[in-house]
Amino acid sequence: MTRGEQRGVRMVRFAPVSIAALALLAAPLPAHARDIVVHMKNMGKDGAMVFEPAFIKAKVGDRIVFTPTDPSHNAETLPAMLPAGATPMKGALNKEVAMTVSAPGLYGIKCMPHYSMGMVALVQVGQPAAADLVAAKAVKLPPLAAKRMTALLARVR
Ligand SMILES: [Cu+2]
Repeated sequence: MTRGEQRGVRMVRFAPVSIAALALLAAPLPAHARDIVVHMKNMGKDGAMVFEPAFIKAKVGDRIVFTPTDPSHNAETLPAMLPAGATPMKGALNKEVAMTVSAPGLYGIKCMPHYSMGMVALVQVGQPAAADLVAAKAVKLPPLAAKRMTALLARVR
């Protein structure tokens, strides 16, 4: 925000909506990128073999940490659902793996052993372009993975 924009907000400070807007603008910005922990579980609130949370909204620079809460899982990026310029990630079975997101867009994640059982996650970084969302929705996945991914893509805002 420029000084000119700040002054503009202050000039209309008596309007209730602008006071709310000013409060939002005054909220402290995070000083550091965040670590976001995603559990890999045999059973979660969305059923069997899940990433929890399965929809992750992150900012460039955040670190997504996939942790093997239950055994026999891994996390890896879906090559067909990876933003341009992003580095593919492949975690080993039963090992924690961290992915620092360096490019905005949509990152599809799968657990290799349970991909056909629908064990997928979606990481939204920043604001994806409308075309990126269309492209992600067109990616072909196994039926159960497609069902969950469709629900995850519907959460992109
Ligand atoms: Cu798994």
